[in-house]
Amino acid sequence: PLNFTTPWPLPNSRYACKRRTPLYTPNEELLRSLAVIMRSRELEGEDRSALSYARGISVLKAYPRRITSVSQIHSLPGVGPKITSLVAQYLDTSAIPESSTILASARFQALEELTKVHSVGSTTARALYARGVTNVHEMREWVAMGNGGEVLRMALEIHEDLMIRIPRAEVELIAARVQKALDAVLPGCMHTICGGHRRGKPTSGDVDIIFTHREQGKEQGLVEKLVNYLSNDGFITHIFGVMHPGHNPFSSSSHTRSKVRPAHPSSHFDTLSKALVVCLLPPSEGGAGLHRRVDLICAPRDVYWCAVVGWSGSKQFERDLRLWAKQEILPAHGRLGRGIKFDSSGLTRLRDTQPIYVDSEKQVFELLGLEYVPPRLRNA
Ligand code: TTP
Ligand code: MN
Ligand code: MN
Ligand code: MN
Repeated sequence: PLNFTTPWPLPNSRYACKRRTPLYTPNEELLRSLAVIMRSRELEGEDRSALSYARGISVLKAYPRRITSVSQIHSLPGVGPKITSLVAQYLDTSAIPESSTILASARFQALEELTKVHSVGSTTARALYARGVTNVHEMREWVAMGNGGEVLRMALEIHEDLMIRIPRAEVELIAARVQKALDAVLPGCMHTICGGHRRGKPTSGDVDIIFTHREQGKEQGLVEKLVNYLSNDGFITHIFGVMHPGHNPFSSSSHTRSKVRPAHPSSHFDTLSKALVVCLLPPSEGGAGLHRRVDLICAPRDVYWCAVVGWSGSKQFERDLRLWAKQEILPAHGRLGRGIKFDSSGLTRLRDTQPIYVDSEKQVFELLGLEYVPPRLRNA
């Protein structure tokens, strides 16, 4: 637990990557209330409004003391009049009326329940709701009538398991099992567990494993080999998707530039090869005997640390890393500089699209002109 009496800088940057955001904050209840409104905007497809809430909430997460007056926050970056007035309501009444209304609404409850099913995004959920599908039970009936695809059918089959969060110890056992498989299919590989686990969360919704081989290029075809191996030995029970979403400028034999727009952007926010799978670790091996979602992401050695940074999150931290790189990294890269493109598939100088190689996580921050932020302070 964090000691809130230690001095902590006020969140004075509009970029999450320039703030320090611990997992637990002194304003949890207020932030949960605000997050309900943000979630509702996401579910309704009001993306701009949702992003604006995400930004404001993220700044307040980095606020180091209990908020007792709006004078503490009204001039913080990203905190506009809307959020300020909601915080004022909260301070006056210990609640935010709009949040309570949303939480009580049948539509919000339905869209929340429907989007908890893997592969069901807010657009799908709204379309289902319009057809009278308001809960998972009705979704099953809808699928039984021949609707939906293979991924949805699989997701519903193991939905109850996937709703249960994964404790840290099991996350680590799952990663160890994957490393053992890597050692068997291609000696010389290493991995990092990323996502919420790396940010210190006590439980995770899935396991995000980034891996590479110590020799650049050797990682080619590795996703298939790994998935085949783990499927044959029964550890992988379901495969939601295996993708190679495109050209990687760092990879030695890359000639398959893909112009196809990703169908599921949340899993394709980079060009790395990956498999979205479901695994099961039996109790005899220390697991819970539950189906667990695992993301297996393969990065070439030269972009491994970019991939680790890009998959460690939080989502807002990643958003602002990309924005910061694009908008603020100008002078250091010359008169014609247009910044750097950062994502988990690498760093690219935009002026001449030259890739920039890195050899450590600290170097990613250094190249972006940022002070290093340890993963546990990236809970923006
Ligand atoms: P997730 O596994 O979706 O999220 P998470 O690990 O933070 O939380 P959970 O316990 O629920 O699994 O994504 C892994 C990381 O990938 C996330 O921390 C940040 C990055 N990411 C983005 O940058 N953009 C996105 O849209 C998503 C979905 C993830
Ligand atoms: Mn979903
Ligand atoms: Mn995750
Ligand atoms: Mn994931």
